[in-house]
Amino acid sequence: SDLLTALRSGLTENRFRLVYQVQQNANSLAITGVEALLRWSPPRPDLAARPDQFVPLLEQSGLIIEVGGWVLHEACRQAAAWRDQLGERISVAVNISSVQLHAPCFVDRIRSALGESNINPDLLELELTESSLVIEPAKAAATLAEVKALGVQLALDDFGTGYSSLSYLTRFSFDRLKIDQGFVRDIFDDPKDLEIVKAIIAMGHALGLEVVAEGVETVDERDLLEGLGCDSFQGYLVGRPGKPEEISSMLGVGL
Ligand code: G
Ligand code: G
Ligand code: MN
Ligand code: NA
Repeated sequence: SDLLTALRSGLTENRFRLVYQVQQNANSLAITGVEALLRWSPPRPDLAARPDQFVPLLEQSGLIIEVGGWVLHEACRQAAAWRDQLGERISVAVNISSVQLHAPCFVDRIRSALGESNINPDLLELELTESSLVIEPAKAAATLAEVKALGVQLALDDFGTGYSSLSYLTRFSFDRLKIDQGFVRDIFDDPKDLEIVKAIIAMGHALGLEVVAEGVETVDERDLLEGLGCDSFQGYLVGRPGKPEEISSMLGVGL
């Protein structure tokens, strides 16, 4: 497709950038981390695309390995910039596709992103989805154990939508669970979704994991989730994805 052709030259033409969405700690209300989200500046208006549209193309073509490597480097570089301004307060989470996870160079890419930025590895968090773990679970577990040994944090993204089973939580050494925004959206309207959220929190805590609620848009949702024991929140209520400068000013670092 035309879009894929354009994406192919995206890295050399500097067309990718990252925006960041903040995460708020439920107890302190402090911003303790951000999630990096990929964006694309098209060469022509008809090639505009959201990540939901272009990430699958990057995955199918294998381009995600290079672009995802760039994302890791850029996210670590930004984490180092915030560390220099604020101290080690803000971790940066990066979404990892299964194609990337299973690429032979994956662990080296992480090592080099950490080395180049010289950040404490625990400022980097990788977000994996269950669907990327079920393809080759033994291999995924071995790779993630290697990554974990570097000191990087691991989060299970979109939890509840995939192949959720307790074995996934114990087999991999995750630090956090991110409750899919679909459950949060209907938490007041669908009693079943409320029960699912309660079960996820209980299960996560029983396994020693931090639980993050995604897609929190209203104060009522945040209050309910806080009462249920969620450890942190992400969503439009706390902040929409923003440019690094916008996040810096939210964090109180002047421009
Ligand atoms: O940002 P929203 O920003 O529209 O993201 C849409 C989807 O794209 C989400 O499922 C998100 O996980 C995915 N996504 C966003 N950025 C990245 C990225 O850097 N790498 C991968 N693999 N997926 C991403
Ligand atoms: O799959 P993943 O969780 O990585 O994707 C995050 C996606 O969720 C991004 O597209 C991001 O823009 C979107 N998002 C973040 N917060 C909210 C929210 O409060 N409401 C909605 N509707 N989407 C959100
Ligand atoms: Mn995510
Ligand atoms: Na998610």
